[in-house]
Amino acid sequence: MLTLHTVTLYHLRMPLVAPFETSFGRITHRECLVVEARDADGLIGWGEVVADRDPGYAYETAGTAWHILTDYLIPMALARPLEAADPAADFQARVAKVRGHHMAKAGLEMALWDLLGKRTGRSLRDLLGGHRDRVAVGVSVGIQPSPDALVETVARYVGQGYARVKIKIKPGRDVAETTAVRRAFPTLPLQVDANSAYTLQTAADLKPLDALGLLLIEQPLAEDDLWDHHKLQAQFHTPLCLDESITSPRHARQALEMDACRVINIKQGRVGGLHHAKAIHDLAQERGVPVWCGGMLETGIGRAANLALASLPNFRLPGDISATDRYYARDITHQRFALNADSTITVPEGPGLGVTVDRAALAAFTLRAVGLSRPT
Ligand code: SMG
Ligand code: MG
Repeated sequence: MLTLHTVTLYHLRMPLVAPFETSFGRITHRECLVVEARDADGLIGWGEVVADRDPGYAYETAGTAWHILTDYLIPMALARPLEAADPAADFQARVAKVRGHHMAKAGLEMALWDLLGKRTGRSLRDLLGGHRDRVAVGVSVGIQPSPDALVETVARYVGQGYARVKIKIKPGRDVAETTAVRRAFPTLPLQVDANSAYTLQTAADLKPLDALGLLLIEQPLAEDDLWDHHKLQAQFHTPLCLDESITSPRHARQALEMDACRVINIKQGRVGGLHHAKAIHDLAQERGVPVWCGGMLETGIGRAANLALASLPNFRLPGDISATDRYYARDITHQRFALNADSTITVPEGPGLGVTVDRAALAAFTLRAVGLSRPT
């Protein structure tokens, strides 16, 4: 059995090297929660809750996750020992009666995976069944002041070695921007992400994108709108990719059955953890649909988890997993992830996530912390 002794939650606020702007807002700092799960033998597993300060990308925030974790999820995990062979599955069964709150669940589940790896001496990649040593990655570029500024920013990342670029779009900041990047980089693997900023009607303005040879158009419409994505996909040759809309294996199956998308972005946080992320990967693989690993500006903890996840075979497009220095001058792990010359990042090899936490950095970014212990 895996007996948890104490779970400590940290609420962090970390400065970004540059502001990041999407269709729903602009951030200069990233907030998240870090989960430290200590077992009865004193081993520690780390997890990251990817919810940000504001409910712009999703309804969850660092604040809602704090509430759900401290009042429900952590007490459920501490209440009795977890199944040692598959603590994530046991945890998911326990928390199934908590509706939603996937990012909160995923953060604690990640710490259980890390603990499992440390207890068994196996890497997360190995535990998940991944087979790659390095994974192909791309960079996600926020909305810039003008098309020229965007081309300049993209050029800088291409110069750093990123071989795939995603640009954020919103109504009025879409066709001119994407066309300018395509003209400057005629063969660059390029994709766009709208973060639900369009309706079926306003998305008609995106039609010129169909001639730009994009890899995909990500989440143009509302997150709860599979059917209109189906209608829009019928009007485009470019594959639509769903991000926000796919919150479970069931949504993934339904989206594929109704041709609401032809590619899926998998984020372990959005779908409730690595356990469900792998299920979506497997389902898409069976149907011959490619997936790729999304990003939530993770710290070294979540970045390590994303790399392990992206080492699974059906991750066939480059992930939004950039090098640490794309977001952070100082991170909370001792390990910093660097871009290899072939636009890949090496998957950590050590037990569990394969990273160690810099406690001084963790303390420097912590706004609040609380520890909950096993009932005696
Ligand atoms: O981790 O590089 C990253 C961020 C990638 O663009 C990214 N994520 O919708 O896919 C997405 C966004 C969500 C985060 S926006 C604050
Ligand atoms: Mg997205």
